[in-house]
Amino acid sequence: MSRDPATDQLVNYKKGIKSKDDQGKITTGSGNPVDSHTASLTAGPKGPILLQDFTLIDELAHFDRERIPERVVHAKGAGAFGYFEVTHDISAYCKAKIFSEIGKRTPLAVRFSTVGGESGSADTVRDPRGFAVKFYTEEGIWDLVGNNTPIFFIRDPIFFPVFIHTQKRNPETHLKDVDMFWDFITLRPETTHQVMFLFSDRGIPDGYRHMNGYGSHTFKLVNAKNEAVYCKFHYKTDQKIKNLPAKQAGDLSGSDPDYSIRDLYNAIATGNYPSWTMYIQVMTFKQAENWKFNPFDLTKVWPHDEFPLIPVGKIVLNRNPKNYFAEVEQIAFSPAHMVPGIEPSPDKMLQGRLFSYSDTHRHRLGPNYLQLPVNCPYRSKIANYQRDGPQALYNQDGAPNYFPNSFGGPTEVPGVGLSKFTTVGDVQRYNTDDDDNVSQPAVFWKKTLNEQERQRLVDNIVDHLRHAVGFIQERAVKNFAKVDAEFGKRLLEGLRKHGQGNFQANL
Ligand code: HDE
Repeated sequence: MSRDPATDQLVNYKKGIKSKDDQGKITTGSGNPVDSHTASLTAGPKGPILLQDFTLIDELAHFDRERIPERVVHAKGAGAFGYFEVTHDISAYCKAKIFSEIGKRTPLAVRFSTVGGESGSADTVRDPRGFAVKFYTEEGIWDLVGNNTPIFFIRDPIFFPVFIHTQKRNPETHLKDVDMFWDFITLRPETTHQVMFLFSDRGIPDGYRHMNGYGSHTFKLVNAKNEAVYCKFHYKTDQKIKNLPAKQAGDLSGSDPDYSIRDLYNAIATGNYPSWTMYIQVMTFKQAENWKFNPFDLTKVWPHDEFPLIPVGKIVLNRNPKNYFAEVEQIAFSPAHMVPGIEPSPDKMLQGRLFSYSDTHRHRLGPNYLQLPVNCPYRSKIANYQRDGPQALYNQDGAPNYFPNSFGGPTEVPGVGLSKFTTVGDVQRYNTDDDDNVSQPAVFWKKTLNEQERQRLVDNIVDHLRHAVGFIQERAVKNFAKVDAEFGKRLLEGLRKHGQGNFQANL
């Protein structure tokens, strides 16, 4: 019987053991040899157990603490390691050393994920996919924590927690709730663009190798002369886009819920290394001032004909994790991890994320999460005045723990601060609900999708929306009809085929 490398992991592990001594001997966590791992220490053959059985207590106590909180979103995922190689010179835009010369390689880690499901949920669901990249540069970590979509559902971070609640479980039934899902989406029409992407074919990628990645937000690039431009990052799959038909994806959710993890592991284990080509789009500050949309609105794309893709380099994945928990469950990305030359734009969503990720890591992994090997910026030297806390593995020996000091502690690095920028405006809460929510979705409907794809989009929405309560269906149809009357009409027809849509939409 032929088995794949993922199935054969233990068989291959055994092959790697050279001698019996190589196997080692069982010890307690404190390294003391263990005589038996098959019987606890009891007074007589029928028990009870002695408190002095440290082997047992050590075992149980450690087991009791095996789980850390799963990620509140993106809990199910797969990781891999590899490198980024520069193929084109973008130093005119960006001084980051990672881009300093053609041919330069920087080690990286990637974690792919689904968003809404728990860590044991199926891989082949309709959901955006996370595509987070950690670059271990000589200037410290740069994390580009993106998705497989260039846009997002909302444009103000204040909605994120409640929006996620609607995508997860109902607080009473602990079930996914179709009313919650469509209620929020239809009350906030800025979700329309991303919802159309989600219910299109690209809503269920075939594994993680056949999808693109996007930094999604607008970032700022700064060159050696401290001149800044706005920028978006794209990584296009070299494996070609491939999506799963909805029916096949549904079947796989039952027969192989870990489909995407398995696919990635096996591809890498057999030397079939997946790669992506990185591009940037660039917008000058002047263009940004005059552009017809807000360039910092995450529900919008920058059209490629106005802002062409500029090639930068390749992402290649060539190593599987040796241990999933250590290297994937504990990997911690943060959009706030940036290197000189890459800076945030005013994008409100990005600004919210600059806070949220490191905050969740301190909760999930502890305040010293950056000392874990997979997160550690091992290609630059850490030197600062942070000390102690749980699991302080690297506590900087006897170096002074205060600043300024007269005893040789690390000093400031002039010139690496953010590029100068001006900001004006009255401080208030600006509701963005009536920004243009339909122009780009209309282009998606009319120009991006072909006729078959349009019909599948309609069918996929109908198949989900038909379970929602009538008044929410009505609101959804009316919203989609604002994108294109034909779209609304077809949705209504689709709902009616299922005995739903008993309302007058006046389309
Ligand atoms: Fe995330 N997101 N997110 N997100 N996100 C998390 O961080 C959050 C957003 C993305 O493989 C969490 O470590 C807020 C956009 C990926 O480990 C959390 C907002 C995009 C991953 C969090 C967003 C993403 C996360 C949960 C709105 C694409 C998985 C666990 C302001 C551009 C990373 C964690 C991995 C994970 C917060 C919106 C991508 C809670 C507040 C937009 C790929 O911190």
